[in-house]
Amino acid sequence: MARRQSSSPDAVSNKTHTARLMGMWVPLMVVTELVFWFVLQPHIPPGRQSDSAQGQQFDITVLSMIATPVFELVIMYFIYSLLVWRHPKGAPLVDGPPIRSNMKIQTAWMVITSAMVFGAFVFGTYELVVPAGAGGGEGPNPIWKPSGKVLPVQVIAQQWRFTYRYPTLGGFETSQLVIPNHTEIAFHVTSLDVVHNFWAYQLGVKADANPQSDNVAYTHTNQVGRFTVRCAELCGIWHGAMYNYGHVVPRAQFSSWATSTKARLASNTKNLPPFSYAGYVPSANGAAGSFYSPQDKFGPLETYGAATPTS
Ligand SMILES: [Cu+2]
Repeated sequence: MARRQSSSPDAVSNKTHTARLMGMWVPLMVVTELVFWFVLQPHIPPGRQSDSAQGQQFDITVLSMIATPVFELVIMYFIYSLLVWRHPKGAPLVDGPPIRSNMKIQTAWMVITSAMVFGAFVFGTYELVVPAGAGGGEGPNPIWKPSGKVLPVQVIAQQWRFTYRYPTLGGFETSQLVIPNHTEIAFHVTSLDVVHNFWAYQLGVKADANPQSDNVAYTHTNQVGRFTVRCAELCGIWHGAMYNYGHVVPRAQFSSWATSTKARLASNTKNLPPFSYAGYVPSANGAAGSFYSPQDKFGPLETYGAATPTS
């Protein structure tokens, strides 16, 4: 009993406890931050195929670098408490000193937590505005637009596939998504039927596809290669099968692809409805809506279409 008494917490001052904890935490924090920045960062999804993907990778890295040391300190404090402030078996129960009205602790708590929340707010806002929407759909009138030239690509979702239309290249429509490298792309995402979602994973682009609505998402391509496109909004029985692949290719290769595809699809293109950013209205096409009756699909919204539904 006497031995336990001598090793009671009172024997060690709070300063010593703090110094011990800091002595363990600070080196661990430094190692953690270095590992996150130099080792883990390049592997954090969604990768670096576009500026929005790279921005997301950077954001996840920074937020992890803020959160992980806090997590480590909490766990370290738990373990330290269990080992050092363990109640000795049989010793009388003594309450710890009250920390009420402790100005130092209260001030430190308010200042540190406020700084963390405000810092996250400033960082998050900056990261949303500067890369122009950070890869999310911004609706038909984006607040944050990239400067300079953009290549518009209309993404047309339907149960259960994606097709892509290139309005500045003659308006052809294809199931292949090919985009040039080192180019600002404006995806104009829409749907023919229910709500879908265009999720170009490695590009860090994710935008809802709503019927008769133009949801714009920007990204700047940085690396050639394949990327995955998935629907990310439950849209019916074959939702899980609604995916395909896009390709970022060198600019010259894109030009030749666009030229040959435009020529190959010319006979189809002339039957398509006129291109519109307001959404895609298949009932207005040359097939007079035989595939999509506006009555079935849109009900009162049929005023958008010019054609009469068949039967
Ligand atoms: Cu879906």
